[in-house]
Amino acid sequence: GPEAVTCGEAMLLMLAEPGVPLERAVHFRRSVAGAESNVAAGLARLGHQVRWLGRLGADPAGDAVLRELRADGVDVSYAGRDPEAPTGLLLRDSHPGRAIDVQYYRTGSAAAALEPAHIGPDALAGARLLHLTGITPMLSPSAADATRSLIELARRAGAAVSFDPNVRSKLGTEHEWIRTVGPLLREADLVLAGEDELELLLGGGAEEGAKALLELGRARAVVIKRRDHSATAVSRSGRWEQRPFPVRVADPVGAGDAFASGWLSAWLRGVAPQRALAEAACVAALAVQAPSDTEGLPSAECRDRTLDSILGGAD
Ligand code: KDG
Repeated sequence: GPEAVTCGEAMLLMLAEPGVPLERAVHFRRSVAGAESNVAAGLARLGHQVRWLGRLGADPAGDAVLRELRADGVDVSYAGRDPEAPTGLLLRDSHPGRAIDVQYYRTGSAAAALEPAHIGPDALAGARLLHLTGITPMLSPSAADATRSLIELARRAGAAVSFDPNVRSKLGTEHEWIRTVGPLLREADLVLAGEDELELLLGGGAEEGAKALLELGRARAVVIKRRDHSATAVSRSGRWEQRPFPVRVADPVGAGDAFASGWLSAWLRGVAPQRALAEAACVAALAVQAPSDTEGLPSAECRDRTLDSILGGAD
């Protein structure tokens, strides 16, 4: 079985040629989007056995998504197909210097129709980690139920739950995010969140929020991703900081997922906290230098070579 499992909506991504606004773009690059499938792809590239769970339409877009995930080495044997509902589509442009225009065509998608009955009882068998984000529970009430039953399954399988809120304002109001995703954040063993997300979902400052999560007793580590792209990890045994690696950004979308895959890979391998943050920052820095969410995700060898050159061979 897989070491790690993720669950969420994977969409066909149509990415406009660099720098051209969406309404002007003529050439599009076809790829795959979806925070959780991005993390699965990131972990697979880093050499982990990882399964992606989710629902796709029984359509060519769904075939394309599956083919790409499979090519990345992600186990898609538990992915479901819905003959009634389409695969979601994400249309976006990309320019490092200004806001990216993201257009979702995902209402009524196969992924939004996810429900607890779609998740096989053995979907997490043998896994040490289940990675979820706040996007899935915001897709529909049945997808929120499925998210909660996955957490139950993880508890029974003895797998840790990692959670990234991934707040997307197009998927709901602030109130809806707080109501639906706030409680799930409190169920996580490992938290990776933006400081603005911790502020929104827990109220108060991000540091206070992280501290509150640790004090609840469930969370073992909280990683705060800062607005300045630095990161702070806190646990009951300490506090660690990491600066971002200076790189020329081609496409920032997917940075958070790349960071998560880098950090979770380190967690799975039992890497010490400071090195884990450095690996996460390194994977994110490599990912944002390439177009699309996933193309720049590195192998473990590339990550280590890059880290060695930046850190001068020292940890
Ligand atoms: O994390 C990158 C995601 O935003 C992108 O791949 C699409 O999952 C996605 C979403 O719902 O925004």
